Amino acid sequence: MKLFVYHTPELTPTDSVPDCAIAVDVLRATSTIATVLNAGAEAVQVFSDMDQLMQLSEDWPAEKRLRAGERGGAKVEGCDLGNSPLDCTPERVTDCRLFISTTNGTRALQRVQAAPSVLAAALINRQAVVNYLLETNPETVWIVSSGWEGSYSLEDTVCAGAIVDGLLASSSLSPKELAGNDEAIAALALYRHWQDDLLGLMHHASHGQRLLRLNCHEDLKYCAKTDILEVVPRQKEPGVL
Ligand code: 3SL
Repeated sequence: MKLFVYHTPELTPTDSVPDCAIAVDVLRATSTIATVLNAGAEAVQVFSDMDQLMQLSEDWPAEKRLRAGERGGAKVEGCDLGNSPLDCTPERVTDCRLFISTTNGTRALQRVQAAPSVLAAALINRQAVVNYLLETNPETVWIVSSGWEGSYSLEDTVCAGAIVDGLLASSSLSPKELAGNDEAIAALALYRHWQDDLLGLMHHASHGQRLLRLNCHEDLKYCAKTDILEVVPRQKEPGVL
């Protein structure tokens, strides 16, 4: 297995696809996607365009449909939900399809949707994703961080590093054998530095600070937890996990 980390969807190569692509948006899209599927949602359908989401979700039975929209951290008017994983309770989401559009996370998923295997990872389901990779053993893996509007994000990189660390812990691979690029080694170092204070790292992160200004402290606390969910969100058809 060779694992490559890309800091933003824009930095991801466009001339090839890996065997397995993993989109990461710890704050908060992939944390929300893992949570909603774990809570019993039928599927999650991702959109980069809000108008398209509204239009296509019209064809779905209203009682089985939840629309989630986030821009700049805030809920989009007319949606049932914003992008808080804490709103995704079983009472609310069981058997529903979540139609979701967020600023960066859904773009990262769409960027890699041509790969034969596409996963969504966050800190909360990190070990489940590691186990899945060890079971399926893809030759090439890309971890694509969502970043923020084309810029690097600390929390996505630390999650990429946590996945690298988990793979190293459960295999005989060395960092040099596993890492496909320098970003993978840097992500590992970042995770190893912060692994005992991931919430502290979120407080340093610019998007963490943005969410704190929006009173989302509980979201940060939840998204900073590791390995609390067994779910591995997997793409079933383009844009649907
Ligand atoms: O950028 C995104 O995709 C979102 O996850 C951002 S937020 O955490 O909902 O503000």
